[in-house]
Amino acid sequence: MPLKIGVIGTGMIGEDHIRRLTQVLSGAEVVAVTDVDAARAKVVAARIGARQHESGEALIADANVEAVVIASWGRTHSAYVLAALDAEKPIFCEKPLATSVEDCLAIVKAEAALGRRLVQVGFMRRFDASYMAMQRLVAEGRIGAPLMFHSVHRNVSVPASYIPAMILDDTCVHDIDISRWLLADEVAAVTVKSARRNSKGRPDLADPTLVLLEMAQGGLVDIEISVQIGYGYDIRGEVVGETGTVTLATGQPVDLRSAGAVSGHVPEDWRERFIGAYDEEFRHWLTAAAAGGATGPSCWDGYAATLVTTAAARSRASGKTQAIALVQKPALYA
Ligand code: ISE
Repeated sequence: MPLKIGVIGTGMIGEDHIRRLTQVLSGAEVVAVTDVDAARAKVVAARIGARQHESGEALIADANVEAVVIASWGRTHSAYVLAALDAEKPIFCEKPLATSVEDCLAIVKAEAALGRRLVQVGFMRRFDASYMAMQRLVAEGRIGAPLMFHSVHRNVSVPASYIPAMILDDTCVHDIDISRWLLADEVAAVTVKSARRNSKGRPDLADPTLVLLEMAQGGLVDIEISVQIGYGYDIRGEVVGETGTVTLATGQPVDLRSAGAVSGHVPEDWRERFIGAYDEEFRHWLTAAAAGGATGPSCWDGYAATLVTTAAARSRASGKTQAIALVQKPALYA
């Protein structure tokens, strides 16, 4: 029997997840949807033959909903995660887990109290074939101890709903999580600097931004975040080790050489660049959720990333480096 799923949030990424759950992957049925934009949710519900609920809480309480996908605006995630944990339903929560450390810790505490994992967080880069190959080579010691990681995260543009804080807690959060994962380390300190503003973009966005992570074992990570670059969705990465480097593939199949020029395709957005990773992260989630649990990126990972983005915001405001101190890790996440 397919897993009966309710989806909270029918915006850009929520619609894409509904597409993969209903058209790409097997073992899933979307039986309920909701969105703050009720008209949009109504169109989606009619198209897939799902029930429309007035709120996320009502969707979670629906006895016909066996598992929950949270793809609403990041600032609304924590209430829905806590409600679904209370209902003991498996959860896929898009990143960030929550945008405040307090909300993340409340979720970690609630899941730890249950004594079993129910939440997978949407850090999809961990399921990208090239990032997975990078992590495997670093873990195997093929470049010696990792010393630095250079990360570049460029968006074409951002929607009107994108607020300045999201540069760190909605965009850079991916680079922070993948840094922890690739280097198998925690962040000990963070420093944020903003460059001369991109005059082609919105005046309220400190764009581009440079984030420096000092890792607990001594490694350094530099992250460029550009959210109005215009030319394409461009994600780059290179881990520098004692004896070699490993570089992220562009994700594109070919470069064209013709008429004395080299050209290639730059993806339009994250749905295109990470389509394989999104499918794989949902295959992973469906398997665990069908068994009543969760694996993969955890609430602890969500908390650790938000702890860094919150400290990064303090660094941007103060101009000073901010130290990071994690709480004691619950045994559930050992
Ligand atoms: C968006 O929510 C994502 O998760 C994308 O991966 C990221 O590149 C973009 O900046 C975010 O707004």
